[in-house]
Parts: sequence; C-alpha cells; structure tokens
Amino acid sequence: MIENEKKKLIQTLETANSFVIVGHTQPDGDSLGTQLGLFHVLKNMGKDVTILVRPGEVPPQYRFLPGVNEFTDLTEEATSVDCLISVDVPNLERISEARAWFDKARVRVNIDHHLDNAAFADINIVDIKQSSSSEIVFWILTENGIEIPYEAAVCLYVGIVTDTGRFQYSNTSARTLEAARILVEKGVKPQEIFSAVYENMSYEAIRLLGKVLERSHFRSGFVWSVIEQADMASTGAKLSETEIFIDLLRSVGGARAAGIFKQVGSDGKPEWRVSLRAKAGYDVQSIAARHGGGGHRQAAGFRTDLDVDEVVEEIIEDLNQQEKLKD
Ligand SMILES: [Mn+2]
Repeated sequence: MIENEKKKLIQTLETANSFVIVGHTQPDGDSLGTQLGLFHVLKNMGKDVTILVRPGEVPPQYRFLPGVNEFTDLTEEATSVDCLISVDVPNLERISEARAWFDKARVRVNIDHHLDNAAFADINIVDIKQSSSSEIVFWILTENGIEIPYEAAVCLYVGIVTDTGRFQYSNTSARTLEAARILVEKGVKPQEIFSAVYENMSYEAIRLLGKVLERSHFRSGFVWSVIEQADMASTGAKLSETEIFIDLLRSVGGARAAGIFKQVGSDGKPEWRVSLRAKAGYDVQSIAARHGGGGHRQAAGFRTDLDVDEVVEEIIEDLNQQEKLKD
C-alpha cells in the first residue's frame, strides 16, 4: 500500500507546479532538513516552492543549512497551492498555524516516521522503520531517479545524522548508512556537518548545561533535570539550544531513560514541556502518549501542568513495569 502512495507522490511532484512544505513546531534537524531538502529538489525541477517555519524557531545550530533564509513565516496569510507536503509531523496539531495552508491546498501529502502518525493527508507515506523523514525522502527520490542537488544532499544528511544521534541509535540500519554513503558521494562532508551542528554551542548554553547537570537526579534507572524560565534570563541561553542536553543525561551508565522538564508558559501557572529519551529495550513513546504527547520508542515528549515529582514517580513506575514485561 505504501508503494502505491509513493507512486501517487511522484506523480504529484511531476505534475503540480506550486508547493508548500511544512514541518513541525519546535523544529529539529530532521524536520528542517527534510523541508529544505525537498525545497532544493523541487526548485531544481523548476517548481514554485514555499517553505514555512515559525519565525525565530530555527535553532542556531541549523542556521548554516542552505536555503535557511528562504523560509516564509507560517503565520502569514495562507495562499492556495497545488500541493502541501507535511514532513516529520505526526498530526495536524503539530503544524499549528500552517493548518490554514493545509486547508487551502489541493493535494496534501504526509511524509513521516512517527509511531503515532495520524495519516491525516490525502497521500500518506509513514514508515516507522526508517531512521528519519529525511531518509524516507532520500530513498523515494533516489528510487525514482529524481536528482538530489548538493544543497539538498546537505540538508537530508543533517536530518539523518541528527535523528540517528550521529548513526548511533537503534534506528540506524544498513540502509541508513547506505543513504549517508550516497549523500557523501554527492559532496557532503561529514566533518563539516558535525562541526556546524555539534560544535557550535553558545557559551551561554554551556553555562546553562552546567546548571542542568548539577541539579540532575538519578533514581531507579531514571535521570532527570529541570530547566526553569529564570535560567534563560540568568544565563542568556535560548530554549532552542537545550535540545541536546538530554543526550548527556541518558549517557549515564545504568540509566534506563532520561527526562528534561522545561518550564514554559506564564510564571503564574507552571507548565512543563517534557522531553524523554530511552535506552534500547525501553519505550518512552507510550509514557508520552498517556499525557497527550508522542514521538518514538526512544525519543518522545509531552506537555503537562502536573508537578515534576508526580510525573517522575509515574515514569519510574512505568519503567519498572516495562522491566517486568521483559522477564
Ligand atoms: Mn524525525
């Protein structure tokens, strides 16, 4: 069935003239990489392409991506296009204001690898076995002989590198490495990408990282910490720079999962944006789903207005439950 959907996509890419490409809110390397990768490919095919992002939401480590200055503010009034392509987005809520563009588009396409994808479009290409949305797009283009220009190769490579934790997570397959190999053959330089994405933290973010590590807790195989709103002011770091902190927490030996609670919303009523990461054999997607969030087995998130302690207890209980099911 997915092969049929891919055929429909190729047909649409060839026949439609105007495209809008949307990713998810708080975009990561895969969401941005897939959007920009498709942007360059379609431009190369002579198409009229709009790419949407929320202003100010591109994390600094992705500002080197070719085409990053071509984004249109998604809160601008929607225009009607032949085809909207949604990438790395599990459901319509996560495209936020781009919903207006979705409603006006003639054909809607959904390309994603999230477990909980809601198949919300006319053409749905959801493959949870692939490492990233960038990898899905890479193979569709490659298998259909559509040219991937150098700029697109850089963007798709960044999507794959970031979603696989630099080819270390369990979603890294031989096929993933094969995709990376072909992209490198097209001129992508792994060291340059590594340096741009991972060696580009602001000093302010490093100081915030120090605080977050210092106030972390480790109990029953769960490592967690908190980022308060006041921390942003006292260090000058930006919330979008904190995405990778959780990987350090998960790296603790004996940890089954890690969590970071980021305070969002107004100070009067604390609300938390919770990011979770699991080590192989554990599943944080089910935990996030129970709180109305989602993601993948190894990386998921949700929002809550419950107390941190309460949520932590629940997560530990859940991890214990998963442990029992393993025996
Ligand atoms: Mn992704």
